Amino acid sequence: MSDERLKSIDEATVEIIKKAEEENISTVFTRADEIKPCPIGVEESCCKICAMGPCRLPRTKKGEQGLRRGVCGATIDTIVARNFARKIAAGAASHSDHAREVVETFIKTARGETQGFAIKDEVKLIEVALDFGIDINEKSIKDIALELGEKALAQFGRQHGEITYIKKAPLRRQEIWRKHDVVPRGIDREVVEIMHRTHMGVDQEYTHIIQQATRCALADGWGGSMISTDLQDIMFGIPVPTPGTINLGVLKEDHVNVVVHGHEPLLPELLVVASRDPEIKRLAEKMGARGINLAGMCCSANEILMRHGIPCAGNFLQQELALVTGAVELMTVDVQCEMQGLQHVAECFHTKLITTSDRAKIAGATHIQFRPENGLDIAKDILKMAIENYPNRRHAINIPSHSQDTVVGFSHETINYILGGLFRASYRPLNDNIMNGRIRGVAGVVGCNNVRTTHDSGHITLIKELIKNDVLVLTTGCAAMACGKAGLLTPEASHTFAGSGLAEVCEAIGIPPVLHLGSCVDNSRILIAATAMVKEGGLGNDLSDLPAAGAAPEWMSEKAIAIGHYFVASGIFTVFGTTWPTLGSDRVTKYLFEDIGEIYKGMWAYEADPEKAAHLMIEHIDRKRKALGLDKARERVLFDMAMRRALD
Ligand code: NFS
Repeated sequence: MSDERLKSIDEATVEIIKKAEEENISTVFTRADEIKPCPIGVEESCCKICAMGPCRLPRTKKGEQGLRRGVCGATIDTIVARNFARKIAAGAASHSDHAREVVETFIKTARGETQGFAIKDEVKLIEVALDFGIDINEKSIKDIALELGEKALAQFGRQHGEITYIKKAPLRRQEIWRKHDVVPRGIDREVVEIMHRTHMGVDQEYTHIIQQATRCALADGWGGSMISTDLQDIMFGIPVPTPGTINLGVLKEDHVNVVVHGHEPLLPELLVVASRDPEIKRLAEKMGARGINLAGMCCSANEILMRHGIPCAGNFLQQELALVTGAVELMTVDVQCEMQGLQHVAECFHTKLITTSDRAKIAGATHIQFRPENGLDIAKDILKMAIENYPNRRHAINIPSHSQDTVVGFSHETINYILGGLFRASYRPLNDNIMNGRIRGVAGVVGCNNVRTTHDSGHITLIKELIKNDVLVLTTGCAAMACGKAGLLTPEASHTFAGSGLAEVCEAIGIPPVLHLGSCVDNSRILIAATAMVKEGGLGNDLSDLPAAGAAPEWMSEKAIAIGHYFVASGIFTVFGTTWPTLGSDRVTKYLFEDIGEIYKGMWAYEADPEKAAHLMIEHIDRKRKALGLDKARERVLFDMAMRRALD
């Protein structure tokens, strides 16, 4: 048997991997042992965009870069850049198509055509409407929402000009984007243009291909993703600090377990409502269960965890393992990060796998189309189906005992409020503590799990190193869930894991040293938080001036590349782990790691060792501190009570 301890640092995961192996159930962990990455594909030295190939261009001798060409004459630089750009197109398309679904539901809700949804946060509605230039005077909430919905929807199909949210960035940043001609015109247009330019025989100059990739990535971060976050907040509420529990141990043997997996928080929100319906509870009891236990998986989990405290069963590499416990009656999936292997595992048990989006079916799974028009009825039907499946359990139940308490839900608005208070909400205390050196800088650590590296290990090693060195961490996605399981999302973690400066500030305010900002589309919250720091003053005029860095130590999806690239194009130094998808071309790699820094003041780096990656980030943060003249400010100050109160 392979060594499960090399597969994950998480005890619950290790326990269930063992169970799957003993029972001969194929999971991502066993399949990864059977299939090794293709050595040519891993460095993207392969072109299959026309039928004269596929052309495989492995490295021969050093220095032969320029000689490596496909049948059509495309250089290795063109091929690698095209592959990189296509990843960004796919990533941006995924976030943005999620956003489109949210906007369409938002419009139907404003028209009163949905069941179970509402315009919940009117204050945020007004704020976002003003961002979109809507005249709100003497208009009803319904009319404002309708106008906002239509304007948001128009962002996707715009052909000219600039997408609206670009104006939310610091002015200096907007100037850089305009100067280098990368301001997105419309979200869909930028995705389509990448697909066109990377078709056989079109754009064949790697820097020019990367320029369009940059425009497309910005359309994701400052477009699709930001629209998702904002409209979700208006419909479901802005997240506020919420206690929660995380890991496979949240499943309950004596309850009907329903796991909601995927990304769009539409059906999940209604499953939360339906699961609290007394009639549903009664039905569950009638079947011999003590009730319904709803749990989240992946980014859907982040959404309902931070808005409702619904327990989270785990992150990306734990999706199949949740079913291997034998305790899951039903799992719903909508879009993105859902392994087809789920259906195979479901068939080994009594579990029903339900696809719910018209864009994603899985062979063998049951499809129940989610429609917002009768969303609550659909949610109830799904729960009833789970309840009816409860007596069909036919295997021994093995739920690991591990689960961990967390505090989640730190939106930009919440950070503002917690730091400054209701009447003087501001980032001033954060900026001041960065300027006086108690906090060295800020890092965004985000992204997936990747089975090619020890599950959760990259996230936790890197983040512990950062907070030990007084770097405040903002996290989302699977990285955030890894932090939750490792106990980093509790206020007490600052005492145990943070350096003395960061710990002083966290303890004074009562926050964890790692702040959970939500799902992957909520990386837009990190952009807005960083922008608020610039606007607060004292830390330069642009995002690239901030003592800040980004990382995705366990990335695997194309979405992660889109996210990383909009961080870079926003001026943030960004380090990825696991593997790097342009290693086939030294020129493209140098362009992304160095030259692009001259243009956007942010650049990529690749470092598979998470501890070394943390130090690359810290060195960058220290360089930025020096440029701001803050390098001498990091003397230690012991906080007395008066100083703590002043911080409050
Ligand atoms: Ni984002 Fe990766 Fe997926 Fe969420 Fe997790 S794998 S890029 S974190 S669940 S989207």
